[in-house]
Amino acid sequence: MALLSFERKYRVRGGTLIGGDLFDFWVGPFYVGFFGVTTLIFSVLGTALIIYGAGLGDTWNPWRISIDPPDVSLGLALAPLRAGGLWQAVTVCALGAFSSWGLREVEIARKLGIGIHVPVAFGFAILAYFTLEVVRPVLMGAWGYAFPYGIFSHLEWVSSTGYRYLNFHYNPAHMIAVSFFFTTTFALALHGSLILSAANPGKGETMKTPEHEDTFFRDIIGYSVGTLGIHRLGLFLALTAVVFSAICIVISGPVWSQGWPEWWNWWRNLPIWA
Ligand code: 07D
Ligand code: 07D
Ligand code: U10
Repeated sequence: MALLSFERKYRVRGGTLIGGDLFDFWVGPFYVGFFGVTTLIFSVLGTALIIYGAGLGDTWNPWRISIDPPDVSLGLALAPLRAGGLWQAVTVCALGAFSSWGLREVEIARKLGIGIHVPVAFGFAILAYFTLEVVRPVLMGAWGYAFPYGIFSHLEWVSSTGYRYLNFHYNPAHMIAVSFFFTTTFALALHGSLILSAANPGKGETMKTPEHEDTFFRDIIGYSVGTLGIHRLGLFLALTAVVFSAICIVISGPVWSQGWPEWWNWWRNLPIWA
């Protein structure tokens, strides 16, 4: 079915989680819904607060603008607007916007009668953000441990947090996360190239079938994960990368406060070496 006539057919009422028919309509290509309205409110407000914060700061250089969390000495208290309160308000807006976006995805999936895999996957990204900005700072007792909102300043945070533990590469969960990220790009490169090789033949040649794709991998490595399986694997690899990222940062401080290289002393201390 042509895309435009398909859209007409599926653009019917229902499937909303909240608000009934109230916001159940489209504006141009966009589905609105209750959560489209809340997304818009949170993101417009959050962006306005960042622009206001930039006005309070000393630069309009987009790379250097930074909305910083409160000082560590303020603990988990509500901070004055100019001393981290702005960062707290932006964080509330960000969490509101990200979860609204996810719930809007759920409503669209329900309308289409498809699974909610996309919003579940996005939920893992939100989980990583929530871990960085809320879970870890709360466990460590101060908002000051969260990352600031700025292009360069958030890189400074990653670097200084990394060096705070001497060599972050020795964090075992970071190793697993990095390996899963590498595997995800490897899998996507294999999948993208395999599909193009079979489904996008040269002029005058015929398109090949999934059997050709299966056979390529059976010939080269003796096993094919299958046409549905590769998508399950891709989703698994990507989500696992994010889960181990969240783990690697939430254990840095709350669970292990020394340098990560020292963590490996358990290996040297094994009784078998004695
Ligand atoms: C391509 C989809 C489009 C999204 C884009 C990002 C904004 C920010 C806001 C001026 C893949 C839009 C950007 C809305 C503008 C202000 C205040 C997604 C695509 C194009 N980072 N990070 C970037 C965010 C963290 C790290 C770039 C966000 C953690 C490193 C961009 C978050 C850690 C590097 C950006 C976040 C970390 C970057 C490109 C939230 C660990 C880079 C992102 C909400 C995860 C790279 C100058 C991209 C860079 C980069 C955004 C969190 C590390 C500005 C929104 C704290 C090491 N990050 N980041 O393509 O060039 O993502 O930085 O958690 O090297 Mg970051
Ligand atoms: C948090 C993004 C969430 C995004 C959301 C959506 C918008 C809308 C709108 C475009 C998690 C936002 C949407 C704003 C935009 C429009 C219209 C994703 C998030 C909700 N590291 N490291 C990681 C590597 C080193 C350190 C993760 C590699 C050094 C610290 C990943 C290397 C030191 C932290 C990773 C390397 C160090 C990390 C990031 C190499 C520094 C973290 C991915 C090759 C000296 C962070 C949860 C991620 C983490 C993290 C990879 C090096 C420190 C595994 C490959 C040795 C402190 N590093 N790292 O988590 O785990 O994405 O965060 O050297 O905190 Mg590392
Ligand atoms: C995949 C795939 C596949 C495909 C695919 C894809 C994965 C099987 C079939 C998809 C992949 C691609 C297209 C490839 C490229 C994608 C990437 C590289 C990923 C990164 C993407 C981007 C960088 C693009 C980001 C763009 C975004 C997020 C769009 C931005 C949108 C908006 C700003 C509008 C959002 C809409 C909302 C919030 C709701 C609707 C609202 C409106 C339209 C505005 C009007 C509002 C109202 C009427 C409501 C009233 C509002 C109120 C009351 C609030 C007002 C408040 C105030 C304070 C003013 O696997 O193969 O192929 O294609």
